Amino acid sequence: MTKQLNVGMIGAGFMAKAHSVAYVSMPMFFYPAPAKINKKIIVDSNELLAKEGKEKFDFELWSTDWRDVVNDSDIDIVDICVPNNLHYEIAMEAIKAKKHVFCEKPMAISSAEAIEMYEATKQYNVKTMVAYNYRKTPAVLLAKKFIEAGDIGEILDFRGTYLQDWSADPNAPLSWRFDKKISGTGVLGDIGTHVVDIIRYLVGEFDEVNAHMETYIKERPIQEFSADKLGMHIMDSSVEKRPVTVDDYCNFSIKCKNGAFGTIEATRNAWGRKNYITFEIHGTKGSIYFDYENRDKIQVCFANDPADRRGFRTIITGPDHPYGSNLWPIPALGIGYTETKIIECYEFINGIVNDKPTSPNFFDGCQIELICEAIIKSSQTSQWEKVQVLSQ
Ligand code: SOE
Repeated sequence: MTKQLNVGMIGAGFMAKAHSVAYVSMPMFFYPAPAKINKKIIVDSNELLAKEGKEKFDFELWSTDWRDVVNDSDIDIVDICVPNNLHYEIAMEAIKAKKHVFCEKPMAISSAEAIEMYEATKQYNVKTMVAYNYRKTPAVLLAKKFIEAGDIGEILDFRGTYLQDWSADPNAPLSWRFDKKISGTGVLGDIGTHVVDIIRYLVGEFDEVNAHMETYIKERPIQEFSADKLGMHIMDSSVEKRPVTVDDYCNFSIKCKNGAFGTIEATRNAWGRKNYITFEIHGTKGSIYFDYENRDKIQVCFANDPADRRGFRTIITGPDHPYGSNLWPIPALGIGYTETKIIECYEFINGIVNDKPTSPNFFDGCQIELICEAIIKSSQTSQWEKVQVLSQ
């Protein structure tokens, strides 16, 4: 009989929806699944959201107190989908109660918190996953395969972007994402870290960074409810405005330990860009280009193609590519956000059941926090700053 794991979901918003869909769908895509997931209990400090989350995402129970869940002996997995400042406390208590932890990104609001979280996972021997899901896109996994096979040679340089426009409107409300006490950083932690994760995964560990950060929109209208109102516009000019205490633009140059260098740029204020995660990587034998808004595809150029046909070619991912045979039977039916979440969920559950390494785990999440710390420091000193690299 298929093993069953009970999940306690902390938070009942956008990410709880994404994770719940993945728990239900994963066994259909990865058959036979390493385990089925029983959506046992959902928690939100707001009773209305907790009750609604139970119905909407089909959980057995609801609660307003996460402590009940992390200490419940029935629970195998604690899934953290709440704002960033709450990750540390919940994860630490869950790890000490020997629960496996699936945590939304960024993992914490400081590297000090993240290091403690990572150390605790070693002490209590639990599996973790940090939800940097975009690296699970089959086209990104294919890029990894090409790089590992040496198909583009030694990596020389790269550029990455994550551009959105949901906060470009100065009347988009002041959600928790603009409050340093809750979010830690702004665009850097919220979306810049996704590209940091992809570049670390594909190119290698960061050595030094040189960064610039800006806050273009210095105040925003307050909102009644702490939940995300991404992309909303507050028309009423009488609504009080309060300061934005985080960055809304950042760019940074990176030197990697293997000698490759490049840049990353992130903003949520780039009109017209919706979820524009891109990277272009140049090596001694070729190049790779990816754009998440066209995420079924990857473009590659191989230097040893005959000169008269050398250039970028487009590969549409499908059953012949990583996880392709688990997804859809022919290419171009459409890979989406959900598929990346399903793959992420599979790797996490497989890691738990078959004692396999998971990635990105709390080590990776912690290393990303250390990179963010160096980025913030560099934006203040206007100098290159070394990234502290942890040993595993
Ligand atoms: C908002 O910028 C956001 O929801 C991020 O927090 C997610 O990580 C990203 O995947 C989509 O946009």
